[in-house]
Amino acid sequence: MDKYGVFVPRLVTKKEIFAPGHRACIGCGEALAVRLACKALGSNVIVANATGCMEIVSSQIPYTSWGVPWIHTLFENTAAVASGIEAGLKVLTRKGRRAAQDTKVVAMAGDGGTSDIGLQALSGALERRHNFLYICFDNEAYMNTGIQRSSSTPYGASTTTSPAGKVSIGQFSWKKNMPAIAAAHDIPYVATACHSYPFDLMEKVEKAVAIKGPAYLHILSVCPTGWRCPVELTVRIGRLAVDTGIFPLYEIENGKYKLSVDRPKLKPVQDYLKLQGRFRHLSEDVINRIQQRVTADYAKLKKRAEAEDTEMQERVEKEYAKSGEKAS
Ligand SMILES: Cc1ncc(C[n+]2csc(CCOP(=O)(O)OP(=O)(O)O)c2C)c(N)n1
Ligand code: SF4
Ligand SMILES: [Mg+2]
Repeated sequence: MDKYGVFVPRLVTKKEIFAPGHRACIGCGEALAVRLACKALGSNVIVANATGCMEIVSSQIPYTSWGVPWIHTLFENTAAVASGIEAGLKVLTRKGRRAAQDTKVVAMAGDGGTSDIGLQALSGALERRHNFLYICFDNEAYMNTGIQRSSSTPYGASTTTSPAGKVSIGQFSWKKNMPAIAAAHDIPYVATACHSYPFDLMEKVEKAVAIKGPAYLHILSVCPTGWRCPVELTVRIGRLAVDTGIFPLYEIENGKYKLSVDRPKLKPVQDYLKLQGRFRHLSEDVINRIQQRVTADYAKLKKRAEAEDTEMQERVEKEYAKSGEKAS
């Protein structure tokens, strides 16, 4: 990612697998994230897509935005459908009824479809080691049905089912750590991404889909409608999520943590929160609580990444020592 200082259209294919003309709201970060992911996936892919905003806006009969084979799934069975497709392709190839080719299988779902309703099927598919990529497009609530809270909604956010008021600060629980849950299955690749870092997102999709075995990608997707923010701030808010440490970008490759973006100094969480109506009601006390939590979580993540780096470095040094060479 470091090699790209600017977004240069020539570095990315102009081909749109997720075509324009869909009905996403203006400034929708989720639609942008799907578009970028599709550019990285290419044409030889089958997509299983859970109910949610991206399914609804892209597939209203007789129209479709999908330039690849695409199947609409339920919330609860997206990963199971993807597993079936992957297993089916394998069997057809084995029986000689289909030429061997590297068709990728990708499951896509929102945070509701992933961290709540589809979690059981996802866990099963990861545990069975299907060769597929699961992408969660996390806009931090059940947006399509009117901004209801999910387990991925951040602490303090006001939604229609966690409304802020005299007796409530809004969402009362902390955001569920889905990447950690996926990583607990000991799968080869887990990563986080955001549409505001487009090259990082596309590189991670390419890497994840090329890996043999299950891969999980968690993409923060700004939703101006549900987050109650100006539509022109989608990209800026995504960047601030990373710059404040609220949504760090990292990879867990074969158990090794690596930060993709590591700012020497994080911005205060207030810079991120103040741009969004869903956090407008938060008192200084609550903001301080969020700041403390973010600072602690980020330090923990950084420590993990550094520890793994050192461990790996030591392993490399040992290998070189054995062969009589010197590690650079
Ligand atoms: C089992 C089930 N419960 C509820 C619904 C209604 N429903 C359709 S879309 C949606 C919201 C989806 O939320 P999420 O997965 O986060 O995707 P988003 O719309 O936010 O992109 C809901 C609740 C449904 N289709 N199936
Ligand atoms: S509600 Fe949010 S995620 Fe859904 S289409 Fe609108 S902006 Fe996108
Ligand atoms: Mg959602």
